[in-house]
Amino acid sequence: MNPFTYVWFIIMKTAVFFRFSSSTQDDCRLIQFSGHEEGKALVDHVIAKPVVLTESMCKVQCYLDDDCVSFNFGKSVTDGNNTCELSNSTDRAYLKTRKHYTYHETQNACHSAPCLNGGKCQYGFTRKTFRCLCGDGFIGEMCEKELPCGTVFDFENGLSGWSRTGTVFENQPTYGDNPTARNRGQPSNHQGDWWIGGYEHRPSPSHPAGRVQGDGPTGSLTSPSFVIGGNSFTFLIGGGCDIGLLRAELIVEGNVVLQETGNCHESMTEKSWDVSGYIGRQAQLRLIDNSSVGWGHINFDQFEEICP
Ligand SMILES: [Ca+2]
Ligand SMILES: [Ca+2]
Repeated sequence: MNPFTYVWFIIMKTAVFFRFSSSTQDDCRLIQFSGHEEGKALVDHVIAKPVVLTESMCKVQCYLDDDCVSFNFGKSVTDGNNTCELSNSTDRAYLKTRKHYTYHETQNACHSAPCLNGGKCQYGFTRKTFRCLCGDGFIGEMCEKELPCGTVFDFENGLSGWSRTGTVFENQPTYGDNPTARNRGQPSNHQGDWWIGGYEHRPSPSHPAGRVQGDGPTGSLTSPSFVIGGNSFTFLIGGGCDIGLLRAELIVEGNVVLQETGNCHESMTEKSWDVSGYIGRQAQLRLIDNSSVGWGHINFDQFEEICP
């Protein structure tokens, strides 16, 4: 690091400190300006025109805008209002002659377009001097990996790969609209033939319709692990409404990050979870029944990932 770069780094780190209340290593930006040209300006890539007094302040503004890789500074010859134009390109095909302007460019590592699959490149971040902000459906340092998407738990093929605790889910999934079969007046609203009905006891079509196990049994049911690739999940949920005891949970890398309960009605309704903050992370779905009193059961079906 040459002395000029070092001083610039210290100044800019101070500026960044005031902008972010907290920062990770990836938030730190270190950029190097490689030179300037008098009488020139880069056109058609201006992303901001902050009001500044001096050329140095324009440079600071470029540092603080994560997409800025060059800037034009125009010195006023009349009213003293100088012009600062931040640009997101260093493509010299767009460099034009312009009187009273100076063009400054960085050693823009994004110039070679290193980010794949439509990922957005930002110069000055990470040890490799750029970072990639991946578009929907992609992940990885260079956005090189396509995310799996399309997780569906519909219970139409049993519970292979799921784990249970307690006894409440031992006889699941439930076949058909068992609440209607016992004249409950609240149809299950399940999809397909099978669903999770914590009050029900109809584990096969050959079992008599309408039988129940009641609210007494408790336990949990945890799905196989999956990678989140979409922005949201939709699902059907019903049964009890005490979220402290009865709920569906989304677990991301061991931590419960989202939860939802029923509506104290047997008929399931559709709910959704925004998981855009967890894309690329390992997750599991877990159903919890820790209640043995009235409405002490959970109904669930059709957990479905919405893909880009
Ligand atoms: Ca189903
Ligand atoms: Ca129960």
